[in-house]
Amino acid sequence: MYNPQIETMARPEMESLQLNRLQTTAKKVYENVEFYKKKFEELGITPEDITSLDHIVKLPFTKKQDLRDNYPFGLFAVPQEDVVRIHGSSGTSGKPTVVGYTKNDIKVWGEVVARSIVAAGGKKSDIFHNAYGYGLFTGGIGLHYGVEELGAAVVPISGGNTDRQITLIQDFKPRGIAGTPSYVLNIAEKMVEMGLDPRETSLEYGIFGAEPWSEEMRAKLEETFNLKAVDIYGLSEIMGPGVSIECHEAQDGLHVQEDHFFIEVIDPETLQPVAEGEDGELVFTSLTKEAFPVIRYRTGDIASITREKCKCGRTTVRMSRVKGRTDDMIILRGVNVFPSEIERVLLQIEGLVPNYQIHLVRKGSMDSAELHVEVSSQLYQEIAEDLTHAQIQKMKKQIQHLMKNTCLVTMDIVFNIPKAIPRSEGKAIRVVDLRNSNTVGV
Ligand code: DLL
Repeated sequence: MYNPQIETMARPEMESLQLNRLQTTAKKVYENVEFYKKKFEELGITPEDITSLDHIVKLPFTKKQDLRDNYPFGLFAVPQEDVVRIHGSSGTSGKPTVVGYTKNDIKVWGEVVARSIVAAGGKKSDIFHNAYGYGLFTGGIGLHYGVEELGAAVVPISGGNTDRQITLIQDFKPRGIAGTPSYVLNIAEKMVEMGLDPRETSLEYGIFGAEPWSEEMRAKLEETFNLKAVDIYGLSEIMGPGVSIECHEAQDGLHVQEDHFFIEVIDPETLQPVAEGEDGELVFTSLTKEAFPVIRYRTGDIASITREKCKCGRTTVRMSRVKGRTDDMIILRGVNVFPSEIERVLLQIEGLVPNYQIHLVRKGSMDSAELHVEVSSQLYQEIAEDLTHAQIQKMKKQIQHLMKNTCLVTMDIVFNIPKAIPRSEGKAIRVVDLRNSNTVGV
């Protein structure tokens, strides 16, 4: 463990630390951020009303729209001269959401990522291949500072330029790798094309996140590279990567760095807390952030939490894998489905590569979905040489059937030739909404 004193702290002690920090944070935003002062006043509360951790429910929520409304620096709680770093989330539309850090925020971030790397099985003596994108996105630089804080050697390769990634993995012999699961799998695909065996690399552990992925994807990554794969979670609004991480010992839920981030799970409709173990929307409050403290940030991410003891010895609360974002959830004829659930099914089907896209299309007045899958080169050859049209239809029916049985949705299956679905260099795009376009059924 990187910080055993904190990571194995007794619950009462942790909760008292959290309360203390929550009170300080409430006071800080009330006094320094106009937006929160107004919100507190509207609710008729002051920071002094927070005398126990349960009182967090008295505080207002913060939403992504609040960041947009206060673009770019309106929610910062320190003078500009104290800000040493600015990041932003790419955002699919409009302006990015902007976040800031003081020197101390950067130090804390480095520490939580260092804890994360050790939880994943990393050591000070490691060489670490960092394939997260560097830039406004928090993935690259976030991991980078954590590796340095730990004292390991970071290779700041960033995302893309896959041939060069492969050369450096072979020459530098890193023990650890980080990147989005979809991109790191693309590296393996390229290696195989080059006649190299990804199982032969020096890699022993991988830190994957920034997008939803499934247990089946973990099995695929572990098998492909012969490494241990752990899930890392985070979001720029709260800090970046390192808000929580699985431990390599259990690989069973992500330990939240609770001394810095307070987690709640709410019902996104009623906004009331849900019971432990039940799925809901994750809500985070930063406990130590200086430049950009956030109160009850609604992440849109769906997961659950448990306070059961973990076999690694850490006492921190664990969150489940994130199933998906509320805004990525597809609703088809009244059935809700997350792309990661579809991924789970696809990974069980031989002859398909784990790269897919869901195209939402409009057929007449009905919304429907096409599941674009990609066949492996081997199956492609078979299709070209042996398989009859009837056999292909039968395969499509099988996929449709599996999908119906496990995800309860019916989708049209579209087979694509190898390489037809775009490869990601960062977060994969799984859902393409074509309902307002003329290019139905590309
Ligand atoms: O994705 C931070 C990050 C970088 C996390 C590298 C992990 C590794 P944003 O670009 O602000 O920050 O996007 C945050 O990505 O609200 C989730 O919807 C999703 N996300 C992040 N980690 C996971 C994960 C970074 N492990 C948004 N599983 C979050 C599922 C994830 N979704």
